[in-house]
Amino acid sequence: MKNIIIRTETKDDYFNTEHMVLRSFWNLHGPGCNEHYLVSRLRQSEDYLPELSRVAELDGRIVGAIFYSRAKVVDGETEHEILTFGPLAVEPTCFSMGIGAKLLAETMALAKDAGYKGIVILGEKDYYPKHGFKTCDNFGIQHPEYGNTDSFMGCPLNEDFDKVKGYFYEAPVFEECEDEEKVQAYTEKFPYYKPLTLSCQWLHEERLGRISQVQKNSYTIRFWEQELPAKLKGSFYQEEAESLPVVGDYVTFQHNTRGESVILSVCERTGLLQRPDQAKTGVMQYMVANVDYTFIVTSLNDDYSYNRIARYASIALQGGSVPVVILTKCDLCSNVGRYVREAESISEKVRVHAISAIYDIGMDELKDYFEPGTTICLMGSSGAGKSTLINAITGEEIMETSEIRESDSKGRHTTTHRQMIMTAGGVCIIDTPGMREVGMANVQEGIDDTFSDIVELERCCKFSDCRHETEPGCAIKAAIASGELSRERYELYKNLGAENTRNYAMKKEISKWAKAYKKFKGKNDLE
Ligand SMILES: Nc1nc2c(ncn2[C@@H]2O[C@H](COP(=O)(O)OP(=O)(O)OP(=O)(O)O)[C@@H](O)[C@H]2O)c(=O)[nH]1
Ligand SMILES: [Mg+2]
Repeated sequence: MKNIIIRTETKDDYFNTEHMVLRSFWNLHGPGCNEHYLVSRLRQSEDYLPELSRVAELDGRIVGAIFYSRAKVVDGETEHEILTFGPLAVEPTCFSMGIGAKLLAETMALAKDAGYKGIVILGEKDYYPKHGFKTCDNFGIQHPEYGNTDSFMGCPLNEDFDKVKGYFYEAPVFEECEDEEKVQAYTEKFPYYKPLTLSCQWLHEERLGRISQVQKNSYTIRFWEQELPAKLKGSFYQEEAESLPVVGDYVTFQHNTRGESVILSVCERTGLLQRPDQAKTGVMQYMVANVDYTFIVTSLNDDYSYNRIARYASIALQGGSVPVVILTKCDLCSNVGRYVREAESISEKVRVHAISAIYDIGMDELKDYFEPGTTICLMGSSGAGKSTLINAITGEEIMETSEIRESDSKGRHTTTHRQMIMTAGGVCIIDTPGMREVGMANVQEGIDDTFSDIVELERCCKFSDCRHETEPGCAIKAAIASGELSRERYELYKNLGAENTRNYAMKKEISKWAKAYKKFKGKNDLE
């Protein structure tokens, strides 16, 4: 066992202890947490018992803490003074080292020696029974608000606890700390961590992390500063491909400090970037989840394509993200303004920036996207300069880059898998391998969103089923004639829509076969 020191807290520890407490409870039971604020208030409360409270230190760092305070059990006119503790916190990257157990053992012995009757807590139902706690219905103690749940537990310290019966009340400071505004203001003094509202929140023994890499069947979970190897829980193999974790997904998992952790569930996504696979089989490729900005990276050489940018924009919008076109290598182009204007004309939903990562041109414009807690995904052809851009932003050679071929300006597929990087400023950047083609399937809404002005014009046609051919009162034809809408852009909208319908029909057909096969296989396996 590592050399863990249990000791009393000093003033110099306050910030570090609270920071550790914040990390320990962050996003566990809802967005963010208030336990760090509670600790700061508790220390000033007359009910706080510093003589029983302790911190744990490992290699000079605070890695655990337990805070005791007076509580009471009220039975009519009779008030029994007892103890409670909370929070009991352990630094999340030091779980499974026995720190919590050590803190509990030492402080419970102190409390017993000091003559306290017993301890009542609200805590993890699977953890405290290992340390002598039983549910409070065993003692005739009730919680005035929550009744007798499995997480409401007590532990006698001497025989006087037998006489303690009635309703349990913790010190008033606990309720004062529910004030969200005060908690938020106090939280600003700590490093930024993103508060998350997730479908699979209210965690017990399981942990919350984010998928940072997927390679075949092996996954990597980003858990605080650590990258943990992980595999899927068996039942995932019965699920649709769309439900499997992808880079950017928040997942709950069982932490294994010695080998692969096990991914238990994928939390609800805010969006998913997807496209049909390149072999045109109609099978979808689910790429990245929970992206705020999709950087559509295109270099200002032969790579530039109006058509392709519209495709990426449709995928980005369909996937719940904001499309941002990054025209790279502007140092090699003498006509940057023309390309910027043309890219801007694709859709009012896209933002466009021309940059040179190598010569630090236009990089300032990108700063607004790099807010803490933001997720940015870079997509584009091989050699467009995605990885170079990431290196320039982070100021480190994190990603491998390589020269494009001189003969055709094409890249060499240097980045081979999707990978999430966390910057020191709390921004998640996802690098992806270059794509040869960007097909359209299952993205009609994204296409309509990209070309929302055309969709709007179509609504203005005299006939609701107007095919924009020979019908009178056609708003599309009028807009093309007046120059308001370019024919090229309208054709692009129509073509992308037709391609999407074709591919989507194929996808539906395939998923029908897949389901039928699963059913058939299931039956055969049973027989
Ligand atoms: N002149 C110039 N070259 C650049 C710029 N950005 C990237 N490059 C060069 O373009 C080449 C390809 O860059 P990468 O960053 O590897 O491209 P990528 O998009 O990550 O490519 P894949 O990983 O293959 O998808 C490298 O030789 C870079 O040095 C730029 O702003 N100006
Ligand atoms: Mg790359």
